This record gives sequence, structure tokens and C-alpha cells, in this order.
Amino acid sequence: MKLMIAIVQDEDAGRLIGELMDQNFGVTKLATTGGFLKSGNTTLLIGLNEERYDECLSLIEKVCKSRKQVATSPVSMSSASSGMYSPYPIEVTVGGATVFVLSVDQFVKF
Ligand code: 2BA
Repeated sequence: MKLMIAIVQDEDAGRLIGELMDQNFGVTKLATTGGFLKSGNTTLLIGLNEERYDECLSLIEKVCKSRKQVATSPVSMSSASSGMYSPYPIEVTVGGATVFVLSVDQFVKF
């Protein structure tokens, strides 16, 4: 058995959960926050049998779109003349999805 941890954008989460449920995957949704943008995203825990691994990954890839976001960089640039630090806007491409796959030693339901 595998545990898929998929970090997706909030905009894609509802549709992805719907499609996963339609295909009888078990899903748990967590409200999470990205460390870089410090804005909300969604983390899904999906426990599945190895035979369904490709099917699940394909669904995630199909639904989750990459998007550009403008963020104020947490990394500051130093101004040589003033010695002041000022944040500046940067564009980053977020997603489609960041997926970690773990092998599950044991799966128990009471
Ligand atoms: P955030 O940490 O808020 O990152 C959002 C996007 O900002 C990233 O998109 C990436 O394009 C950019 N980014 C992140 N760190 C950066 C840096 N040091 N310099 C420049 N740009 C940077 P994604 O890579 O698609 O990641 C989307 C979200 O997935 C992340 O949100 C984070 O919540 C999660 N994530 C990504 N990689 C991860 C990892 N190795 N471990 C844990 N979570 C991860």
C-alpha cells in the first residue's frame, strides 16, 4: 500500500476531491499553508493500493493546473546607498501539484 501526499492549489482541490471520490479513492483534506508564499493551499492524503498508483497520479495531473502568482519576496534586497532593506514583487509559477509517495508499513481500521 502507498500513501500519496498531494499539495495542490485551493482552486483545484474541490474538483480533484470530487473526481477521486467518484473513482472510489479514499481522501483526507488538510488546509495547509505554503512556506514560501505564506498563502493557503490544500494537502490531500490518499491511501491506495499500488495497482491504482498510476490512475491516481494521472487524475492529479489532469485536474491540477499551474498558475502564475505575483508575490512580495520575503528575500530583501539591500540598497547600497541607504542601507535599507525593501521587499520586491516576484512572479512564481505554482503547481500543478507537489506529490510525495510513501510506502505504508501497516494500514489498520477499527
Ligand atoms: P509555497 O512554499 O508557498 O511555494 C509556492 C511556489 O513558490 C512554488 O510552487 C515555487 O514555484 C515558488 N517557490 C517556492 N520556494 C521558492 C524559493 N525558495 N525561491 C523561489 N521560488 C520559490 P510549487 O513548487 O508548485 O510548490 C507549491 C507548494 O507545494 C508550496 O507552496 C509548498 O506548500 C509545497 N511544496 C513544494 N515543494 C515542497 C517540498 N519540497 N516539501 C514540502 N512542501 C513543498
